[in-house]
Amino acid sequence: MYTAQMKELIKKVEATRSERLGVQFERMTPQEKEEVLQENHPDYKEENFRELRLGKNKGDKVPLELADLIEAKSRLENINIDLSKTNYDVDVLIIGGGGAGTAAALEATKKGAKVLLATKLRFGDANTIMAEGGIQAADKPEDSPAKHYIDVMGGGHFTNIPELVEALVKDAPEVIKWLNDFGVMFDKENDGRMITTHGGGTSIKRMHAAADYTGAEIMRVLRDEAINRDIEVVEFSPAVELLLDDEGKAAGAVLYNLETEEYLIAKAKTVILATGGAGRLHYQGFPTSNHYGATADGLVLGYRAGAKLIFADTIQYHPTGVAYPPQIFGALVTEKVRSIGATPLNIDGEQFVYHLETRDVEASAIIRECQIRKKGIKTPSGVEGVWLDTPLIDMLHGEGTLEKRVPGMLRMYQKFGIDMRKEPILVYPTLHYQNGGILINEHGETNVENLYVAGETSGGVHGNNRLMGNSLLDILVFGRRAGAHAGEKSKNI
Ligand code: MEZ
Repeated sequence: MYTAQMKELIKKVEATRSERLGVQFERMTPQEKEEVLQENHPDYKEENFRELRLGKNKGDKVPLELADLIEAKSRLENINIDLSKTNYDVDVLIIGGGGAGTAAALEATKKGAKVLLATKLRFGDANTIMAEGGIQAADKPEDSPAKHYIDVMGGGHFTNIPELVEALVKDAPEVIKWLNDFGVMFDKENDGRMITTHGGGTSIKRMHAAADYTGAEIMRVLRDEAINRDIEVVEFSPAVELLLDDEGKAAGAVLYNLETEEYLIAKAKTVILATGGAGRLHYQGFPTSNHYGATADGLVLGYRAGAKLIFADTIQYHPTGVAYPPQIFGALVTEKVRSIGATPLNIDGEQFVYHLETRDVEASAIIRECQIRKKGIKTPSGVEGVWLDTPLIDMLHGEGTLEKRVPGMLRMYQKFGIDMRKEPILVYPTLHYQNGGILINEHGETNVENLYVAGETSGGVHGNNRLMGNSLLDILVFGRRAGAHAGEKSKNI
């Protein structure tokens, strides 16, 4: 499948492998890291961001593409709709049918609340199912929530809101147990203990995974659970605008049913926004690992209702998106492959960054290697990338490791005639995650009364850089918290 030129380059990588295997790789110095962050972090290009001119929170800085959406005319101004009619009247309206929304629905119903879950696409079509590598939780004797806390704060350069991080790490072991009890098929040793691995920026092996389809596996069980509990779901019905009462409190939403082309009025005592991220806006022209529905809906709805944003100008570029072949350009190459040993290499076969740095440093180093140091590899489709030395995994851990631990990745490449066990793959950063979003407190509440946010639409937990595996954790911790709180609060409204 590879061209002759690429075969030559692969030979070069192979020639340096035995040398590299024997070397204790040095991490980048703090000075080098600083240089990388300042010079070449994709977020740092000022011209790609704008301060918002409208709304209660004008002045917030966001990517241009998001600013355009937020400042676009409200959909309600363009349609003739009777807002006094009622199609649904519930205690808790949840907008978004991914992991955060479903976790919220499960907890809200436990409180006795009447719930409606409105999804833009099918129930379960969400970034949750795109999360492959794992979920973090300090549940081993050698680990602790305190150690997890320090890693998260460090990864976020101490810009995270401490109370939110505390909630995240404290609930984490309980969340893993909750999932395990529901039947998530986590990777386990023969004696039943969960297998955990390292991730970028984590000091201890605390990433729990279900092969390389962790998010899809989690979504499978949560969705089944919601269906079994008869939670009401309306599919293909994105929210067009939030409804506020006379005092400016959240009171429901207008939904647009894509199948019947009807506007539906959903009245609610409390509303939870759980619409996920914004990758499909392709900020700065980047490809994305996100699903098709990730178009910043919740950020726009929330902002227009007066919700405060935080760090909405910080976006995470996953260091390893597919650079080649073009048919899967930008798709995720899960961090799990680096967790178990794959290392990024330049055209000379040199390792230019420690393979388990935090994502901002790792992605910046790859961009620097290609754009500044001119040591990237030009693919036949014209884009640049660096090698990710995947055959090293089987060399380090034994034949069959790739097959067992990342079967999805292996198949994805095999389809294009590329065998990750025998040849390295070409990668380049891909737009992956909205680090910030709507500011929440530890219950998922926003500054707009009765409006909650959970998951990637929220902001504050990760500061300006999220650690790997903390997204699946975040959606479940704060989905559960928001659902429980909103369910309880609805009793008194
Ligand atoms: O947390 C993530 O974004 C994650 C684990 C992604 C991945 O590399 O699989």
